[in-house]
Amino acid sequence: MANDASAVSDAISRNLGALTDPFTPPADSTLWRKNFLLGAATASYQIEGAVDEDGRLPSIWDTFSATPGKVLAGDTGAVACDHYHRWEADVEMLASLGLEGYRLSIAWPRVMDAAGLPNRKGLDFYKRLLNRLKEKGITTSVTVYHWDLPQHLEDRGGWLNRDTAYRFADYADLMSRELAGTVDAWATLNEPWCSAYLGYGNGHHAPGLADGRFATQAMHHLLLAHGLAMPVLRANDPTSQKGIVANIGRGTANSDSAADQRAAHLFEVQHNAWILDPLLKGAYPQDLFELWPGTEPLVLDGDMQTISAPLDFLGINYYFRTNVASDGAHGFRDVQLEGVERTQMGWEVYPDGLRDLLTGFKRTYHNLPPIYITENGMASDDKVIDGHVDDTQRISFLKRHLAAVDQAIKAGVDIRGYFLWSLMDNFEWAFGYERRFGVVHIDYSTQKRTVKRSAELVAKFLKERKARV
Ligand code: IFM
Repeated sequence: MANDASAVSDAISRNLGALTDPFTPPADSTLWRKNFLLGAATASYQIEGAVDEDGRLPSIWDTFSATPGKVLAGDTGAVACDHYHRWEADVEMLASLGLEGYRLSIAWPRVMDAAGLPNRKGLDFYKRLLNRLKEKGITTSVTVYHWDLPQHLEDRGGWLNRDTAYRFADYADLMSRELAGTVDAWATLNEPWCSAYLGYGNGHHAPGLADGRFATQAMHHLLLAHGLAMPVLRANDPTSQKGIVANIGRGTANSDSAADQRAAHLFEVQHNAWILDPLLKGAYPQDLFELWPGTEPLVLDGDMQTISAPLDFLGINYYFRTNVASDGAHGFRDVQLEGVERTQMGWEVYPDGLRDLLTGFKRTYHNLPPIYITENGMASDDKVIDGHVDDTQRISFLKRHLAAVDQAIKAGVDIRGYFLWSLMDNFEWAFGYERRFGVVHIDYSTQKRTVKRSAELVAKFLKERKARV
């Protein structure tokens, strides 16, 4: 594995010199500021593998992916990128690329047993990983929960059970006591929208339940879990930053008609305000329950105060926009635009959406905290040809989205950094391994890592930025 790592670093240095550059931001871009953090992100279930090693318990994604028909080609995270065994080479690779930050997540079922006691072997994995990242001078951003709920908690109702929020606070307590000092930023949850809506509302993700009332109740318990964990993280690790990560969606109207404009508004209520209003205004948007009548969650006294405690940062994940029209009743329907650029996921490439949402949030939320773009990137059907991956569309995608970030900063939004999704190709949930989001290619039959051209160009920019006086 050491050989693997040095081969990768050699290839990066060799290629750096020879590149012409379709990526580097223009001279007046704010991204040249040295304190704008540029890093990459991953998540535990998507890269680690080793699902039954060293006392790890099953998660809802082990169960879901083992259920026929749930994941494309029957793929599972059992091996993934084998990062659990190859983490040293992977950290070496991150460092060779000059990436300044690394966002990772902890697998809850790896570090805690069903009685809530620590699993030392699992914890030691993260301690070794985080210590090594710190030794390399890499800023660490840790997500406590990126969807791999222990199956034993799902068996007791999962996020439909209020008790799970309290179990989450216990888990956050253990993590922050054990890992304090090695984490620069803690994010409680990744994308509660996906956990609640895809997991409990339409069944596309684990645990695969499909009921609108479940989605809103699961969301409430997820946000409560976040709120309960925040003071715990603050008490155990006072010097780190604490926040949460939300995926946001841009909805645009298919026409100027009032009905279509309303549809686009409702789309954004459902994707953005459903999460951001409780966090930043302490209340659910009432329009949500116009869209989904009869789905108001059970909220106890004090919950909204717990949920809306101040954040040190807000993580934003952005991928695409959706063009919508009125469904003729009280909702919206997607209207696919013809002739627009799309990715391997079928998602439209729409960088302006990122800028428009960020500047819109600044107008809507007077207490908007500093922002990190915690995920942005695209899937493409990348192939290794003569040892290289020329991921031209991704290079252009990243350049355009970073330009949108620069525009939002110039419009007054406080954005402190950007993490590429993802460091490497990985298990893309219901789409398995076919969709490749990495800036590093993974050959799943050999686990060989090949740095794509996009990563080489990011590395080149970071090197130039570092060299500037
Ligand atoms: O792979 C996911 C990630 O886990 C969460 N955000 C979106 C990514 C791409 O779908």
